Amino acid sequence: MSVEVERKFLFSADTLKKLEEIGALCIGQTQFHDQYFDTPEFDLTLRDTWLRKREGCWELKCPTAPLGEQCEAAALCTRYKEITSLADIQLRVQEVIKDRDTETSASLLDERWLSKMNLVCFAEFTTVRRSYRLQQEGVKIDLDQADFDYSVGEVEVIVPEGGDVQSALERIEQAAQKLGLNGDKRIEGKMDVYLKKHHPQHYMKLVSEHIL
Ligand code: V4E
Repeated sequence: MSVEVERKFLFSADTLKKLEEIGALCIGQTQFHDQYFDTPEFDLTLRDTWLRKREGCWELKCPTAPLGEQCEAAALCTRYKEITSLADIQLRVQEVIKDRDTETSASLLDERWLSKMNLVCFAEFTTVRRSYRLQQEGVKIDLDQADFDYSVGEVEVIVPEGGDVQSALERIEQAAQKLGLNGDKRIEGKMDVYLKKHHPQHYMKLVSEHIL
């Protein structure tokens, strides 16, 4: 298990120039298809828990414990625990929706576990991602273009279990300053834009619950 700390930003042609100026190393371009799953009642996402299949690999993003007092810059960052072991994902999903009747058998290796837990795909899209590494340790920058005409960048640090989240926040803040990111508003992620279009009521609910 690791913690993903990230800050989103809107980018332009100037961002590419800036990346070059600050010596960011382009580490390549990838394309991936994401499918997000939840119950029809959205039990997972209403608990800020995001179940995703990306190019055949499962991943669950869950909230982390609050850090306590945070500086303004850190408030622009999100932090999520990332679980990638399918067995651990299934356990966590079951915990989150345990108040529902989701009796499952021990063998959940094929995709029958989805229907047993009443999980359906509620969002799917393809992203083209250009990735860069900064000199600061562990700082990665992704520039994403989703297939529904939305682009967003993110500065990201992955912190291994028990690692220093505070240091990750500081490195993200330094990177943001180098990139000249001086906005103080939350930037919409791909999911915000997708849900607004395809599940507007659920989107409004997530906003009203301060999940998005
Ligand atoms: C919507 C959401 C999650 C799903 C994944 O979102 P995101 O990290 O934006 O996707 P992506 O493709 O960049 O994933 P990566 O390749 O980095 O793993 S996980 C948490 N949320 C909620 C959320 C939020 N509340 N605020 C912001 C700014 N982003 C996401």
